[in-house]
Amino acid sequence: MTDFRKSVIYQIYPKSFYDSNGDGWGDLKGVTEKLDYIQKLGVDYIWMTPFYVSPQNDNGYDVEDYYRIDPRYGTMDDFEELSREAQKRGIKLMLDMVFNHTSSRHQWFQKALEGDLKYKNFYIFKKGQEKGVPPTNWESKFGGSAWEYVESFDEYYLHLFDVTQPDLNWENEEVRKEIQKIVRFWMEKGVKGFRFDVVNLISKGEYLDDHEGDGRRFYTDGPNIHKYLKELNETTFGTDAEIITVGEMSSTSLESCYRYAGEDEHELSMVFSFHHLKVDFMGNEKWVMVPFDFKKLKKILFDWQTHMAQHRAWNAVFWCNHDQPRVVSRFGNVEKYWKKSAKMLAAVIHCLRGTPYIYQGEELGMTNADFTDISQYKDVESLNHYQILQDKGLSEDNAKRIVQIHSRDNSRTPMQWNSGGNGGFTQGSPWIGCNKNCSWINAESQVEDEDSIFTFYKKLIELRKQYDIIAMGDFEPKAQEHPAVFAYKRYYEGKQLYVINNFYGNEVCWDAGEELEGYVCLLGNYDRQEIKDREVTLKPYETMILYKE
Ligand code: TEU
Repeated sequence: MTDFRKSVIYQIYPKSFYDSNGDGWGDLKGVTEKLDYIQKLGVDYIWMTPFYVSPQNDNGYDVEDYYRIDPRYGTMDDFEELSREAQKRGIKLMLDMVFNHTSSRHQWFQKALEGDLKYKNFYIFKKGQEKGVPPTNWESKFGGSAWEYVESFDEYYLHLFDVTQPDLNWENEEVRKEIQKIVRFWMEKGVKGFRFDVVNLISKGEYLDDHEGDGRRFYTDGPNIHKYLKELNETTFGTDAEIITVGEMSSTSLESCYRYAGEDEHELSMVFSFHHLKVDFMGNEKWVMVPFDFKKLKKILFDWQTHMAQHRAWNAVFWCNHDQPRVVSRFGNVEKYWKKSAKMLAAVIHCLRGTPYIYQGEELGMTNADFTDISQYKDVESLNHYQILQDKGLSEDNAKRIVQIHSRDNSRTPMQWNSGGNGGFTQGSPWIGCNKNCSWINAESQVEDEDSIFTFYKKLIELRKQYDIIAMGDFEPKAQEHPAVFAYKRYYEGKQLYVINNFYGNEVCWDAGEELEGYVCLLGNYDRQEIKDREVTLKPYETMILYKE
């Protein structure tokens, strides 16, 4: 059995990773070419975001054919080669399965639109409340109504995401059977991991107007969700103990996650939750400009750590993915403490109880996009909200500033391999602009440098392999009320790990309330061997991982 607790997973967004043929798009051969780099980092799995045939309205999360590879990414032979080459290096592949919705170009939806009742029942079509009024007032996650009118039926279909991403009807057993077939197809190709996209949204509850919100409470963690996950587990990946799974849980609750990722629940290995990444929102509203709330961040992470452990459930731990701004721009300090803050943030995540995920370029301290013009943005969500913000009365300039902070494109700019043109990502013209700071933030300059962010991540991964306490230890929050310190302890078989971090750019004093003598420093971002007192003065963005047998 694969022990996912001891594993580290590296996320690749193939479109922006490495372009092997000069067409401006990253591709599967590009990933194969860079496997040595990934192996050097020391990760166990690569999670690849979707590369199936897709019109790319949502960069592949709109799947037209789950069984075929989009020619822009390569061929099935390329995939098999990647799989073989990864295996040679001890790396397993995790694929992204998007089953809440398909693309509207999927043949199921096309047949549905032609009036084929079998396929119409694959999706969620409903009558409007009255002429011109959709079935409910639910909002799409990408802005606007979640319902689209189809004149020939005088009905609407549900799309929680883009209008080209109709939601599947999981109540229909035939849909579930088709989905099982797809998972088994990829299992037969030797895939050993699956990430299930927004999987806690698949079971819709009642179709009612939401007078308090955007509708999410009716379809999030819905009535049959556990039944569907258990069924999927039993009929597909649950038959292979080597396979690990992670569910992306949108706006979920702790209680639901105890079950999704509970040790004895037979649903999933672990979950992504996002509450800790909403601390720079206003409530649920992402498209605002507010500083991040450090105490809230700490409280959310601590709550999830303690409660998931109490219920023997497992977290995926992460700062970054292809939907999130870059963490060093978000919670660190690129201007003055780029390297220090990137390392500190890495240590905070990697020593928590959970399986860490690294998003391509995070290990180099890549920053948010440096786009100055709205035409540089490609993401459907960003472009929709740029318009919505202006419709609400914001000036073009303010709308743009908000997009610059929150856009998903912040993480989708090309991977910075070297300081050359387009950061060495492509010989051609990239599908999205490369950050100019590739001149000083790039892989080539970091891989062999002992003091680089890359090497720091590598050491964190090594520590997990060397010290079981990191994967297995109990968790205890520390410094809960401190305005700048993020600290916690781990315990395992009489050993202790103390992780102490300063989240800000000024020195801070902290009284640990217990002796810190006797610990050795396993890793840090300043030169510090040991601590003599119970009181410690932390340098700007300092991190230290202390250990005592
Ligand atoms: O993301 C789900 C999701 O909830 C986010 O896209 C979220 O809506 C956004 O960040 C809110 O601001 C998954 C994928 O990761 C994402 O790339 C897809 O666009 C989405 O599902 C639809 O498949």
